[in-house]
Amino acid sequence: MPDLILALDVLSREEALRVAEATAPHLDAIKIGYPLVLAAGLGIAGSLSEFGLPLIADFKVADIPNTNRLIAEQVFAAGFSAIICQGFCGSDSVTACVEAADDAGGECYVVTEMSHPGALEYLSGTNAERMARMAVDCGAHGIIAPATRPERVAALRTIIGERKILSPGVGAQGGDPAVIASLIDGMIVGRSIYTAENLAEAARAYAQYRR
Ligand code: OMP
Repeated sequence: MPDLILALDVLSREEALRVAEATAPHLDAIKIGYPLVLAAGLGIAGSLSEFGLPLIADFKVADIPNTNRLIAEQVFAAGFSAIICQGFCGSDSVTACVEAADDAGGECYVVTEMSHPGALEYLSGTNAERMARMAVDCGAHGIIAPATRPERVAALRTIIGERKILSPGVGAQGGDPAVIASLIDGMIVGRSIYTAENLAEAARAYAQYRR
């Protein structure tokens, strides 16, 4: 059964801390990215670290190797324990993030197939499978794969073996936690928790799927 990872895509420090405080006992990790960091600054990572949960930096890093490495070093220096990068820039760009993660004792996850409908235009099928194979070859700690398409997660699992699959798309995007839970290592859930009236209750509702 997977970890429960909160996608904390709220737009202020106060809201982030309010949601984190209410839900932290029911979570295994918190993922933040551009929405919160652009609104509240990178220092939000330090504030959130007080909840004692691993912090995942979702910047979907997608640049040349040197720039990827510079970004990843900033991420780990800010206190994150994992970074998400895109696979489509190629193995040298992914390797730069993996090496920065290894140097910091952190983890790197590579986006293969995305969860939204538009992913089917480019980020799916054979391309996703090639990126999953490349993620393994680069020594990445795992991949991101879509809870909205469990059959694709199962296909990508045959390629990456025991490496981790973190899977977004449950709840607001239509993915069913009961279907995806046994296929993955981390369930990424955003809106269906952080927009709930009762935050703790919404997070606790996923307890039955947690490891
Ligand atoms: P909700 O749709 O609100 O549950 O949030 C999903 C979270 O996962 C957001 O932070 C997305 O940016 C992220 N995400 C996807 O939804 N789809 C993907 O294919 C990849 C990600 C991601 O890398 O986390």
